[in-house]
Amino acid sequence: MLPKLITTLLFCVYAHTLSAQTIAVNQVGFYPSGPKKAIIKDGKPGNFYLIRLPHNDTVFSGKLQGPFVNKYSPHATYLADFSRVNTKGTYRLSANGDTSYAFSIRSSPHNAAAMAAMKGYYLQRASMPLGPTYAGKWQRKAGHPDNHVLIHPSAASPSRPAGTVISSTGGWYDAGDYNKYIVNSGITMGTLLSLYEDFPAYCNKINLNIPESRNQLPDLLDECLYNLRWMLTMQDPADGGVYHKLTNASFDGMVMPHEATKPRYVVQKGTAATLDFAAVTAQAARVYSPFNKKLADSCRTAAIKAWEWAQQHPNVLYKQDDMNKQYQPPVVTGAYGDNMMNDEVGWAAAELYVTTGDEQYRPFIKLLPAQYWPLPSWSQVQLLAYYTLSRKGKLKQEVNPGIIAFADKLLAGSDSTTYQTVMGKQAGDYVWGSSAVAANQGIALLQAYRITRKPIYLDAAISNLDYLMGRNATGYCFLTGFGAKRVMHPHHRVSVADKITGPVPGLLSGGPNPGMQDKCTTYTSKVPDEAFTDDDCSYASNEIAINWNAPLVYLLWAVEALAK
Ligand code: 9MR
Ligand code: 9MR
Repeated sequence: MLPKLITTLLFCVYAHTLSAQTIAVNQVGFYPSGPKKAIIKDGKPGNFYLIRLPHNDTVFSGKLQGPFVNKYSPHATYLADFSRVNTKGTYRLSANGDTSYAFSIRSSPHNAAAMAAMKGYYLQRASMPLGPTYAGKWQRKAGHPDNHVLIHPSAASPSRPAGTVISSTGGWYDAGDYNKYIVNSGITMGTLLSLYEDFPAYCNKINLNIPESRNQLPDLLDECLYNLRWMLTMQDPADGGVYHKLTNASFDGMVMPHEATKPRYVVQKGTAATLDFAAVTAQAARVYSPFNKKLADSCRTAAIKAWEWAQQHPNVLYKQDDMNKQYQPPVVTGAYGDNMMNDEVGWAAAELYVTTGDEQYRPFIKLLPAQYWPLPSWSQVQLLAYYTLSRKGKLKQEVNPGIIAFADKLLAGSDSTTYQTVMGKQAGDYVWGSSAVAANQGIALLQAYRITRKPIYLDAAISNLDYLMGRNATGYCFLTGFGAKRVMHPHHRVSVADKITGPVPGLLSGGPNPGMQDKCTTYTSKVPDEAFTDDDCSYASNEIAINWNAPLVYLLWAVEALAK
């Protein structure tokens, strides 16, 4: 009786001081048998207590470990490790006089987040109304029919002179803006189709409650098909080249999609867009083939035509400023300009090689020494090629050791970072879209886990998932609609304009970015891992984007699938 009374009294004191300002923890949940950590910011040595709700029993206590320091932040941290606790329930953690938000230990803790993050793509669909059955309170009218798109002078060709009208409907809006960019669709689709290839049994069972949910195709592939069909319209049928983007001349105001009615253009064909398109359509040809032979054949043909165009035009770079000196109207939306085509060549070649088995693509697949492997991003797709080769058992002797070496490099030193995550070993992780750095590191670790089955890689991937769900220097859960400390004001036109309380759910905020290119005045810190503001002015730290959601979807679905 007495201990209970004491812990209850103690908790009243904790509850009184509940501010959750210093304790960072995954606010979405923990697996009963998985790692469980919380971080105390600016802490001091002492004990921590795990308090079980609703009766406030102290069920576990331990000694804080630390301090942990890093080079780029003045804030030292302490670690509370309660991995040994595996009893399901809802808890708070208390240490150094502060108490955390409530969190739970349960089966499938990330299931709802996993579903929402993929459903986020449905909520980004252009050219169709989103009905209440699927979108709930985020139902909205159709925007951007894109059935009257102009060939920009930069994209003029003999069969399609400037001003020619083409139809290029559908697809996902890129981000907080309403434009559609092939390069960024490239890595996004590659990541989602790879998720399908890595976990087909899990993916086949998922119901996303989208309009196509009742058809034969798995919902993940239905959602991807919505963007794939748009991508296919971006190829010039005359020569196989692919337009870099479909865009307004300048960004829309913060209005709803149906209110954004400026003229739309497709601009200059380019090598990066064409190769990314070739990679995606080649991969789609294999993924969709068991379900829809005709679609698969069209994708395969499109991929080969795109590859051939890129062979003839190996270095047509998208340089927006140069383009604007030559053509009217000037186009000032996202550039996604990339000066290095090697990785796009390698990715397209690998997908074509695996899909067709044709040896002509093999010489274009270059295997970099492992120390030069770069983390995937919209402008760097080399590893997507290696993941595909490894998954399909091609060049396995070369690629698998590289994947393991890359993962080991990510692991090295991650146990001494301030948030005990792989993310954040260096300030350089905090770029525009840093959340995708964390998620893409997670995928790399899961690839090593696929090959070796060593739990250390899975646990490290979960450390970055914990980062995204709240165990980070801002304390935010970066997925809209989730977490106790949640992102409420992303730079996302629909969320700003829809007059609905709460942003569109299932979208991943870009995350800390000390570049602060948006010059918003509400940042409260310049420290790399804290340079974030939950303000809709902040497109540099708090926009959302399809290429950031995709690796999060991968991470969430993979970790859920592996826990089953
Ligand atoms: O809304 C735009 C966002 O999607 C882009 O990521 C960002 C950077 O290109 O630009 C945003 O648009 C801003 C523009 O660059 C400058 N004027 C204000 C616009 C809206 O905040
Ligand atoms: O994610 C892109 C980031 O790497 C660039 O530094 C930044 C500025 O060019 O652009 C980001 O992409 C934006 C795109 O240009 C327009 N749509 C919104 C994207 C996310 O902010």
